[in-house]
Amino acid sequence: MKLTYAAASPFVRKVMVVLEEANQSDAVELIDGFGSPVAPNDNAVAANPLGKIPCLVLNDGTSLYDSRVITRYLDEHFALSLYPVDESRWATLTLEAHADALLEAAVLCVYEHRCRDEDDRSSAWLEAQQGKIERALDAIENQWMPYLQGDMTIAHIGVACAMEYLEFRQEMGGWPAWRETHPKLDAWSKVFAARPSMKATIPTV
Ligand SMILES: N[C@@H](CCC(=O)N[C@@H](CS)C(=O)NCC(=O)O)C(=O)O
Repeated sequence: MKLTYAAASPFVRKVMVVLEEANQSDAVELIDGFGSPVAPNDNAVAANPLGKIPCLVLNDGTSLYDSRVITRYLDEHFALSLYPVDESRWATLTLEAHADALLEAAVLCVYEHRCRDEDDRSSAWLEAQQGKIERALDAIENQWMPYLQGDMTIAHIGVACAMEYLEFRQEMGGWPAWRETHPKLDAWSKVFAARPSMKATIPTV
């Protein structure tokens, strides 16, 4: 299997964490996929016409995307049980989507800085994305901590990758620091970040 990859991508990181949790990081060959919406990467476009990473290319040439499809495939393939089958699955899928949407808002802020000249940036649009990030963080702090104290699911991995991405790209993205204002999430995130799967996948520029 091949995986389109960039070391800074939080969506790629979710996939890498799942592979690490399965002790299967050697099962995929990493293919450079670094690009942006205005400078698409050829490998990324060849694997996924939308040019987004990650994309998992199976040995028969089938492309699986996006990250939520890939993590679900890997969970089944390596029998990880990161997706509950009881009623709690709806909470799991909702928090997984919540963390991804937070990340999408953050990645859009980063692209606004990376892809546009300063004069072309929209402060109203950046503020709107930052508002999404703030509200998503507040909801995790106020509603989701009991869930996060439970057994690890794909939602825990999504939230943990999102939290560390906010820290990693805070300067470029321009959002406020989140730890002091979200102390329960801060404490949880520090514990989760100590997992070997998280340590093995720390983002780099
Ligand atoms: N919903 C997608 C989002 C993936 C995504 O936005 N990846 C970024 C890198 S972090 C990307 O490929 N950007 C290039 C582009 O948008 O053209 C997923 O979960 O995989």
